[in-house]
Amino acid sequence: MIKRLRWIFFGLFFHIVTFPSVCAQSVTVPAGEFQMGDGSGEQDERPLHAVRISSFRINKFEVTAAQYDSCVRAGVCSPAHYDDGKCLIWNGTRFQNVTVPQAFRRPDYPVVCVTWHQARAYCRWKKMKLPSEAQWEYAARAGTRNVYSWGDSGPSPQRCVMPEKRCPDEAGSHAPNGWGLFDMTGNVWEWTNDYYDQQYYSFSDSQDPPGPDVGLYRVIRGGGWYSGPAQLRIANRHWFSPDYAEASIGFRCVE
Ligand SMILES: [Ca+2]
Ligand SMILES: [Ca+2]
Repeated sequence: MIKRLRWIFFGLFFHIVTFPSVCAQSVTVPAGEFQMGDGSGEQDERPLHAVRISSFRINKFEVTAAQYDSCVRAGVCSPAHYDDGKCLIWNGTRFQNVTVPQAFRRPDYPVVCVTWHQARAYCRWKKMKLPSEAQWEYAARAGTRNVYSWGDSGPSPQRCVMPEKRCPDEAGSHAPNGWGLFDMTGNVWEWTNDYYDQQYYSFSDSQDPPGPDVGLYRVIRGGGWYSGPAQLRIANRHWFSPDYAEASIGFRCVE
């Protein structure tokens, strides 16, 4: 009996260690104030400004292909654009519309080739939302002023995915930041809820800024597997149409 229990405990421990997805999926981020942006960064990252954020919960990992697929099978989400020629892939020189290789679709890899609308639909299905830009940046910084979620030193294959690999890594394969969040910098870019406005930081609310009221594009953050050091910076902002799909853009959800 004791021997059997021991094996059950060992099996459970092994399962938890081997499959972090069975552990808590989200962490609670404490309320606080931080300096958002980069005073010496690109024009849309200025001015550096103080922002207060209420406590919220955020996914530890980028949403995986398996998680997204469960939403598709539930009849709520539409399939990721792996096969319909809509998804763009960086081939090292330029973006191409091709059928997405199987290497991008493995169950524990971040789902990619999803539009902003698809990302939002998934989060809603989980009774969650996409993070605001401010929530995303606050969570990525984890109380620091670091350039990247791991510190100030430049990217390396151990810290994030480098372009030579030509595809993402399994979600959560690099060290987490100080708040236990994986792959905030790199692996795949992450859709945020906010419309993009280059000037937003000069007039945004100082408490839980929700993003501009209107816009044509939605913001992505964090850089992806093909990104260079400048793109990977926490303060970096980039944007696409909410109907755009790319093999290096995924997302995570907050509540
Ligand atoms: Ca990421
Ligand atoms: Ca930028």
